[in-house]
Amino acid sequence: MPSVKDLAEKTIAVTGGHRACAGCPEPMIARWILMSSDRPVIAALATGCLEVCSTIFPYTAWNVPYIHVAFENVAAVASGIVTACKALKKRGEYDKEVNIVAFAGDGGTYDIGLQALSGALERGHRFVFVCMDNQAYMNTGIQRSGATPHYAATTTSPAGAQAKGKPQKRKDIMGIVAAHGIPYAAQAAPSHWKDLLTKAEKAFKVDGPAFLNVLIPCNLGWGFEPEETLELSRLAVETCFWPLYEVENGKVKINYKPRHKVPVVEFLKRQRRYRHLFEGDHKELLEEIQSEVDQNWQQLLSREALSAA
Ligand SMILES: Cc1ncc(C[n+]2csc(CCOP(=O)(O)OP(=O)(O)O)c2C)c(N)n1
Repeated sequence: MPSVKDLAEKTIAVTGGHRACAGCPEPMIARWILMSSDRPVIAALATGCLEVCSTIFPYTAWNVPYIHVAFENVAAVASGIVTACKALKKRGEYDKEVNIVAFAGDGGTYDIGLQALSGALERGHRFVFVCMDNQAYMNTGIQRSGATPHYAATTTSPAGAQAKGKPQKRKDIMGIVAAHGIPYAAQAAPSHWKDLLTKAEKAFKVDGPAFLNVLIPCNLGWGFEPEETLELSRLAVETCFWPLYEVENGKVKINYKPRHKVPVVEFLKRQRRYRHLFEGDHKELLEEIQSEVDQNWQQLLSREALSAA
């Protein structure tokens, strides 16, 4: 990880004065990630919260070359930038070494942007894709996405007499991405900022595509107070709801193992999106979520053991 002193001397790539919700960690995370680059950066953003709050015409919070593209194609655009830089270099019209980074929400990654992402990963372009995973389509009003977890309530997977929030489980995007055989994929969270910076630094260094899936506790969509963001992030990690791990050239490494795994209910009960599970007797649903978390954690431990063998 770069030293804090070195980081403090870097250009602030995403400035203050944006219009992110109070307590939203997205601008801070974008800033940290861009600070971790050893080269100048060109950023591409899919439509999503980060873009909506930081680029309200005629203003911008971005201090680096920046392009806003459609919801579904940020990875295609990022790979186009990579290729354009190469072509210009070949013609002798450009001589800079730059890093290209794409940012998208989970809707723009797990769902509508997945085809563009898969294509760019398979073609092997050297770029970093960052998923700001707030677990729903937030800027358009908290609709469910492929990243929304089991039994979480959203406006399109509500909780009521007929349903108990989202009936499906979350997609394993890390598994999908890693299956492309890319050099680096990692999962991170804002509460563990050193881990996040180390991962961003690694991602910028690899010779090929890299993917970072960053948890974004969203006070509006999840239902908690703005000042609780980092606490919710920490609970997500301590319960193993959001394991911090990386897949480097196919090898799995867990970067943080809680000494005492906190029961997932401690994370769930702090959020309005799970409120229905605590009204009436839904012990079996809470147990189901706990067993899903346990199973995922066990699988991750086994994959790590296999990688070390
Ligand atoms: C093809 C297309 N469909 C729908 C939209 C409307 N739209 C813009 S952003 C968005 C949701 C984005 O969700 P996500 O990617 O999770 O990002 P977040 O807002 O949570 O940051 C939607 C539905 C659009 N811009 N383009």
